[in-house]
Amino acid sequence: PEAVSDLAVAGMTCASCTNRVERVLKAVPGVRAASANLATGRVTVRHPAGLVPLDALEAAVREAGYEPRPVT
Ligand code: 9UX
Repeated sequence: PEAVSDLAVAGMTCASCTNRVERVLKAVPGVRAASANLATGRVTVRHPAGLVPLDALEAAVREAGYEPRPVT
């Protein structure tokens, strides 16, 4: 089944930032969709359950220049 991972991402301050974060997350193997919300600083990622480790998503965000944070 499909799973949803919500990430908190620090440093997204404009629409280009959210586009960039969405793009790098969609490039992670197995990711089907990524939607970043500028106002909340959250990103919703859809992927098959169990296939995409959270570490891989966090690494992609970090490599793009933004900082993943624990979702509280
Ligand atoms: Mo404009 Mo968003 O430099 O980093 S792309 S604030």
